[in-house]
Amino acid sequence: MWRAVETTDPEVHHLLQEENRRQFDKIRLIPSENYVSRAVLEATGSIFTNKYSEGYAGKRYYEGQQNVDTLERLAIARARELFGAERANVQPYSGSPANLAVYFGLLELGDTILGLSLPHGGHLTHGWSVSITGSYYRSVQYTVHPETGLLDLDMLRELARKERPKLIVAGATAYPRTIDFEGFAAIAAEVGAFLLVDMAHIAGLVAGGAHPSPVPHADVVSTTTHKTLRGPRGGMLLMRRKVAKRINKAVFPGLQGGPHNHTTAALAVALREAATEEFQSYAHSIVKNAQALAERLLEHGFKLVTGGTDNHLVLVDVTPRGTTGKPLAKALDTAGIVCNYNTVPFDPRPPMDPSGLRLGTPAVTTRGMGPAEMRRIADWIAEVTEVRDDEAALAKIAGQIREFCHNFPAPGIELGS
Ligand code: DSN
Repeated sequence: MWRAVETTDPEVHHLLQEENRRQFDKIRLIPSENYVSRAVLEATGSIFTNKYSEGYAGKRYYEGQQNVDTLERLAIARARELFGAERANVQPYSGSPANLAVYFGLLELGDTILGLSLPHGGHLTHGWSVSITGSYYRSVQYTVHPETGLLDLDMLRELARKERPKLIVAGATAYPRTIDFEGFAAIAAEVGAFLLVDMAHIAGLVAGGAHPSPVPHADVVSTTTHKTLRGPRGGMLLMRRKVAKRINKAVFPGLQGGPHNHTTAALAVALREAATEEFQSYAHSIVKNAQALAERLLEHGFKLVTGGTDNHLVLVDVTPRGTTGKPLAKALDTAGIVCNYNTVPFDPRPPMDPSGLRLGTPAVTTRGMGPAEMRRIADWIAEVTEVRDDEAALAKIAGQIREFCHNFPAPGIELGS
């Protein structure tokens, strides 16, 4: 693979090979990562990267759009069809620019926004203080319930009535339960706010029918395209007709220049894949796997935020096992299990070494692993927790995991290359 890169740039070629090996040999549990298909990879690495296309189909500032216009219209049509959206914009470079375009299109600077606090599972762009969304807007943050770890719509309604936000953001990066989008919409309607749902983490579950869709309830839905949706790295907006013009204008020319047409090509391919029965079964398997992983972790004495999961991720409080997030995540990586350390709600520990680990099943499910493999993985996590300071023991587990991974092909990765 990558013969031209090998000739032109041996250093980058070496890194490609190493990354190929890493992604094949390890159990990848970061819930926002996946393995895209060979078709998505090919479209991402295609000649559409050579073309500039500022504007929208039929209204560009450069000539030569015969194929790009057709491509972008195709991706939009597939996105609208798959998610039942009135309008779609496939140009955002990723999730953060997509969210920013919504703010820029619908709000004035200083307007009040209401989003889930980052340490409670929200995202930087939901109004966290260090983000532009937390400094250029008046950001009020809601939290999960202190006792249950669940989103609490009564608490949210009270806060919304008091703060009168112009926009409410629903959606999360570390929330293991189903989100009641209809309930969010009722609160937004009551206080006269726009509702933005950021479904980046669960877009593939929504596409595959494994999580209720926010599209009927929200004014606008933002998403990345590379998590459970299993497309290229990019962003997308699904909009109601009444807000689409303002938001399209905010994406271009408000925030971005030319769209990444190679990404649009790969997104079109991914959307076609996501419309299949096979993808529906994939989406449901992600959830079954997360639940199997959660159950076995509970048996090993780990504490789970909300006690389990309804979606693709499990948020584990590892402190009852006598450790903290960062050293355990590092030991797991050494042993061949890749995850990220994460705050848990109301975490007394700092973000650089919080109490939790965030684990997810999208990538391992793509490799064809099932509930039995999830239980085996949970057993390894427990074992690593015990031997986390013992390099030889971690190396031994890494060998077992390498062998285990060889039974599960990874799309886009050729063994031995
Ligand atoms: N970085 C993403 C995640 O891991 O959840 C969110 O943008």
